[in-house]
Amino acid sequence: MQQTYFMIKPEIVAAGEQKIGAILAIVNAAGFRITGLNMRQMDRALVEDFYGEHKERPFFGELCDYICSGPVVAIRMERENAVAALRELIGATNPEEAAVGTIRDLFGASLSNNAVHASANTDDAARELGLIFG
Ligand code: FUP
Repeated sequence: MQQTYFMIKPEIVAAGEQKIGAILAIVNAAGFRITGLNMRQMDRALVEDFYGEHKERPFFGELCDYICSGPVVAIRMERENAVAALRELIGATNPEEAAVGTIRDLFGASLSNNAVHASANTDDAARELGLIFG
């Protein structure tokens, strides 16, 4: 069974349990099993490491500020083909380009505030799960 890392970002957590519950219901209906979950305030050093591939990009500072702006919900999940299946379920990075009915289409506000994160590939999943769940 493949594992992936899923994260509900601060603007959704700040909006309250209803949105968190709705997003968890979507992933549950898609056959994912949650094997780890916690709500946490990420510290800046961890976020900079987590998004390290983007550190030369112009949006890196704002991205890290945003992820540190409040608690996230960090989730380890498993399913057959979990990484690709979750990327399909969340939709494109920019909510305006996300397929109708995807999580970013339903809950994302903008490119920078796009509701959720999901590991992009199996190497990233292993790295991100190691960083967040140890
Ligand atoms: P994704 O894998 O879909 O989360 O997208 P990326 O790894 O390319 O980007 C990581 C995060 O950086 C996105 F979720 C949103 C943010 N971002 C911006 O704020 N501006 C950009 O131009 C690109 C990404």
